[in-house]
Amino acid sequence: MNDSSIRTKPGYEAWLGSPFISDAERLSHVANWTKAISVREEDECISTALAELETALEKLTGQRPARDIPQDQGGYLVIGTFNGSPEVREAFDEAEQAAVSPEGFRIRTRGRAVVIAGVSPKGVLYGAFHFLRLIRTGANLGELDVLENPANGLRMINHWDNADGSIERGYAGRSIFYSDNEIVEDLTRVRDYARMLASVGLNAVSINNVNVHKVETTFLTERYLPRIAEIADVFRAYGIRTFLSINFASPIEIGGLSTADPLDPDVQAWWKEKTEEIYRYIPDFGGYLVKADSEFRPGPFTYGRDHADGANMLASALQPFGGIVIWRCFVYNCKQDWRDRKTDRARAAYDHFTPLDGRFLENVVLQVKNGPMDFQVREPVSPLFGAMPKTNMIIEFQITQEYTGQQRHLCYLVPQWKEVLDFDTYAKGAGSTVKRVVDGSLFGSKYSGFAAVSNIGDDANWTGHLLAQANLYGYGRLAWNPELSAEEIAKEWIELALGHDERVVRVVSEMLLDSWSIYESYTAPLGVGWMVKPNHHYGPDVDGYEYSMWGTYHYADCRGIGVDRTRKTGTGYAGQYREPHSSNYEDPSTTPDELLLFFHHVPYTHVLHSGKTVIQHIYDSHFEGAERAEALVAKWDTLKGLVREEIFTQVKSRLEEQAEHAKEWRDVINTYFYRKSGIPDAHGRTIY
Ligand code: GCV
Repeated sequence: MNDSSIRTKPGYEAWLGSPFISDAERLSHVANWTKAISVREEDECISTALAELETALEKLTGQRPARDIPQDQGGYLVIGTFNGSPEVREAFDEAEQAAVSPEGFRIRTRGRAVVIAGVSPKGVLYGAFHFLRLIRTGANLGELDVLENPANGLRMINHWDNADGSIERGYAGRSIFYSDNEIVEDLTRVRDYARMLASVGLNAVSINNVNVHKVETTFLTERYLPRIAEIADVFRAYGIRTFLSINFASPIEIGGLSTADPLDPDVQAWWKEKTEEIYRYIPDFGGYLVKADSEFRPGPFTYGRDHADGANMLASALQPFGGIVIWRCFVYNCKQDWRDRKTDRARAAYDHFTPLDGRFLENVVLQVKNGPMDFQVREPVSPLFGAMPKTNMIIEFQITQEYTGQQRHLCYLVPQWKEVLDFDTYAKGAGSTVKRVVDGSLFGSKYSGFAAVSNIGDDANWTGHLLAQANLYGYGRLAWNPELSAEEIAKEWIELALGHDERVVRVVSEMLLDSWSIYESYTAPLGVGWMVKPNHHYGPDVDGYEYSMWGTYHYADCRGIGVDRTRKTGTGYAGQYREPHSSNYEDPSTTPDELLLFFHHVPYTHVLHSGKTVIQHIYDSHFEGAERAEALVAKWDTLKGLVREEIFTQVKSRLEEQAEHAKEWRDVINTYFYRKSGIPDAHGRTIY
């Protein structure tokens, strides 16, 4: 849906709506502080900042800010960079200016002016969005003094959109970029998306699926580059650099060569020329995102080369232009034999990549999924974090809810991401958290940051389930500042997207913050993962992947369940962690309950730290989980009349679907384990 009427649909403005301020006192406060905007610089991002402020303030106050400083005593805004604007510069002393990083900003009330200042125009743009957020969350504009610097350099969104308009693992409609193998004519929606991303501080986007098929391989040709350049223009105005996912076999598929061997001089020359051509179209092109030798994608292994050979070849082509290669570490044997108990998919990324530490050029960045398997509701943290001190590394999250309910179930993922980021790798002693690996501070990496798979499509509200917007919002806020709490982020999003009503804020916060635990409780138990229907991954199928080639097994039999990943008797995966994790995961008595079955094969009668047996835990959590899902509907019902009717109805129907589907999960899982184990539920509830 790309027609213009969509822009007025409920949820379209997401967290960027600017409703007229109805409280008279607040209205006069905001209007008095925003009578004019003074700008001295000519720059695209600063013009965007100005336009965003003008439009939003006009809607909020009914008065469009003037461009001349008011002669009366009214307040006004000054926006600009320290270097470009004397008015901005004089509001801060040298030390205060020096404390701002290249994309950070300061906002300060000084006399009648509120000064929004950055080192770069991008910083000014982020400052403008932050200022609007401050207005909408009730700040006193007469005493602002804010310093914000992003913790991470790269703050990226990955799209798995295909040229035909489909989205791999997309749950909110079709692509906003492509339709019928063309780039959409009207880029208004892309522009509105760019706003959303910039408003939460994101600065990079890859616009096509990492599984690069035939048509998308030709994105690197003049058939598509002019229009891709137009997309890049739209994102540039919002401070966002555009990247493309590429097919490693491009030299063969579109270059007419007989090989894609990264050490072949003709292949190297081809990529250099191709890259030069791309930069002629997109002067600030970000670089290439690469999925190679992974799930049937071509890569350097075909030629007996390794990932460093492949990545470095592309990096050399990008280096003269300041571009980077983002090389994904999601590499494993996807043609495994389920009978083979030695090969362990969880080990694969670490085994492939750690021997290459120190071999990558400085403009190569490895992109590592948060866990060793694949975005399950619960997995341990990938042991690759902290294991490659000489290599740039960013973390990959999945905002789209492939394994967490596909935006039909509510699952606010910020608490999960926080747990991962706070995990201590012990790479340089205690305090070597994942967030410090990926922000570059632990090892002094040149490039650092976050990437995540987007959850948007062309649905009117962007994310299908309206409450799933909180995940996109939260991802951006966390990429900017991983210290924000899941509670703070939830509250911000609710206030901005649904309003300030005290009950709305309280109830929706509770719903969001409980939702990950609820989803976990009625799906695969105790960290074992999967148990979903093959291919589309929605709904329960305990043995769906048990006899497949994908390396995703639970090994349940009549006695017990779980994967032995210990050093002593299992696959040895536990040994990929530093101490104390390695020893803790080695022993069931020191493994956290929620990860028990990821690391150990145990009898159903094994007693958890909680005091329950594994089998009773499975029954209890599934009965409770389904009840808790049902209770979400009742909670939401208490908000009738307090949120827009269309939003109320839409969310309610998703929650009802979730409640029904949670019962399906409950019954399938409980029945499966009752039949396997023969052990009845201690409370005699119905199991089929
Ligand atoms: C884009 C999982 C998903 C795939 C995805 C892959 C990846 O396996 O199911 O759809 O492919 O991860 O991250 O490359």
